[in-house]
Amino acid sequence: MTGSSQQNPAVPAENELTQALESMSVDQYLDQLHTDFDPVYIMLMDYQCAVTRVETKFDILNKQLSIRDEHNPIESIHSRVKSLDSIIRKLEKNHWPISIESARENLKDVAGVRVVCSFVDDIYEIEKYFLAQEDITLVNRKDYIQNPKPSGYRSLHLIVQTPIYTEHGKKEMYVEVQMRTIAMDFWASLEHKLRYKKSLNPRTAEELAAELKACAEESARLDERMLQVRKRILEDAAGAPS
Ligand code: 0O2
Repeated sequence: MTGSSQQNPAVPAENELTQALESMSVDQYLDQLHTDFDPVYIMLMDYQCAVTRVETKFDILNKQLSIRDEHNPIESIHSRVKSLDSIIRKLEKNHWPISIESARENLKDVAGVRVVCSFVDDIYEIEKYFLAQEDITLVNRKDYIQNPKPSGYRSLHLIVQTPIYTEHGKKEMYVEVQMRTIAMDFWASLEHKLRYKKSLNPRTAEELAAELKACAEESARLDERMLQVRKRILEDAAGAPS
């Protein structure tokens, strides 16, 4: 229970809230969600603060490195906080308790930041500077660039913890960071859309999965060629007479 809840008897305790979540639909619950004292509202705001904090870190790194290297290593930064609907569905899927404490403990991807870089090398360089920050703690790292998923999906995934400072004190928050190139992002976005076309017959679905994997391999080759082009430009510039 939060400090505010304790001071205000009209606000449900978190165990009451858990019961409320179990007894009404998410839509019904969201309709009621309009008070700053609401523990669900506080949880979602906490994740929003964590996302903003991490997003700002990448924004600052981008600015600093763009001055040093005369190019923006980051093309774009996107972020989202998982919807309450998705939070509950994921808790249910994993047979975890449906409660705020359970979501905070078990779900590490409620807050998500996606960083789209120009080149593969930029991803690892930005990762290095990001993880070197003292208020960022690495919890888990999955390198799907070195080891793509069977679908062909490539990205670098980091789960980190970072503190936020609220009126209720310091809270350590999990944030999932996905880092990828423009080519990886292009593939993942299209593949994500196509995956939800459920009306395919099994044979077509199998053929398209193979085709999408081939596209992923082609996009990996494109990333590598673009990297080589950049290396040649940098080498040429370094060797060019002033
Ligand atoms: P959304 O809407 O993007 O958040 P888990 O996250 O616990 O279910 P796991 O194995 O720990 O599973 O996570 P993983 O696979 O490291 O990362 C999951 C996220 O990576 C997904 O989030 C997608 O965003 C992305 N992802 C993983 N595999 C694929 C893939 O084959 N294609 C595409 N397009 N994206 C992928 P969510 O929760 O599925 O969705």
